[in-house]
Amino acid sequence: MLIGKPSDIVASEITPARLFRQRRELIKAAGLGTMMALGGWSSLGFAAQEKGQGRRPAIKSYKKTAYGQEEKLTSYRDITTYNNFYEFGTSKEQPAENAGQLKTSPWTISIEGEILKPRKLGIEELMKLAPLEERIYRMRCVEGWSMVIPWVGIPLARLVSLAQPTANAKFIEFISLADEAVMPGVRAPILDWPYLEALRLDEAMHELAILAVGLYGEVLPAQNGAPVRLVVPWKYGFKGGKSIVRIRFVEKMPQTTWMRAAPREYGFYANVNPSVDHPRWSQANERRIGSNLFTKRIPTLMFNGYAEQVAHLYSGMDLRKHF
Ligand SMILES: Nc1nc2c(c(=O)[nH]1)N[C@H]1C(S)=C(S)[C@@H](COP(=O)(O)O)O[C@H]1N2
Ligand SMILES: [Mo]
Repeated sequence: MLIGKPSDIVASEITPARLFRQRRELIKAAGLGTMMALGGWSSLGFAAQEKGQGRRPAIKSYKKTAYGQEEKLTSYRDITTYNNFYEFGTSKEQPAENAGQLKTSPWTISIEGEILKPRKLGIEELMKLAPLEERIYRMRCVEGWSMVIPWVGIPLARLVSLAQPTANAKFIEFISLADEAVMPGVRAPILDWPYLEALRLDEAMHELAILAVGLYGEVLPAQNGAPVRLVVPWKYGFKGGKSIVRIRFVEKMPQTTWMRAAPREYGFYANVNPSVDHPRWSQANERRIGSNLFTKRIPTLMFNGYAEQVAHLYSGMDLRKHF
């Protein structure tokens, strides 16, 4: 089993050693001698892998939260092998196959635009802006499938308040890396690169919006947007830009990548809404990834089930018009 390439493991991440000790203790507790140790190792390793542990370095400390505790988690395997990340190819498998090339350390994010405190932020600094939290969120792709993902991250509001937006700042852009050298999709005219997504300032300040740096207690795999990506659980998945290098505060509503690609199909808000269909398909229900052919699709909920928390952000707006 792969715990992570030695180059992936930084000094602060003690998991391999901890796992080693745990296994040794277990082997001892089971009263197994050295001859059995090898078998003990591999079966424990298998169990760990089934749980989705041990592929990326563990995040040393983060606090659990009440978000989504009632949900059944999508498997680590499904979360990390069924992806949308067009920079690495347009099929669901390609990101996992191709994103290994992405070098996520060192990594800096430029915080800029209509703010009093523009700066460049290293990924390690970002992870220290606020205590890391685990948030289990339902995620709904505009294509009609969904997952439940245990993210680890910080509230986006924390970064926004540190940046000190000026009175002109009304929207925030999140710009992803576009590196032709490692991203085969960027060499092709699939989308207008770099991938750009954006939120209204008050949406970005909402407590549910986070910058995720991990999942299942581990550092994010590249295919899920390492080292940092946006997660906005009441919106369709495409709002959650991956591998972010630039966060820019602006006055005018940005033209996001998907608005530019197909303005009739993808609007700025992209709130999950079962009563506003995509022009080419219904949004009334969804397929939960991990279910099988015999499992029924499940009804899609308004704002992906987060209406109680976020509906007030859109009061008085015609959500058919502002889709
Ligand atoms: N940079 C970038 N971010 C992106 C995408 C992309 O193609 N490029 N795809 C989006 C879409 S459509 C979805 S559904 C989610 C998928 O996130 P996941 O693969 O971690 O589940 O990422 C979003 N973020
Ligand atoms: Mo999506």
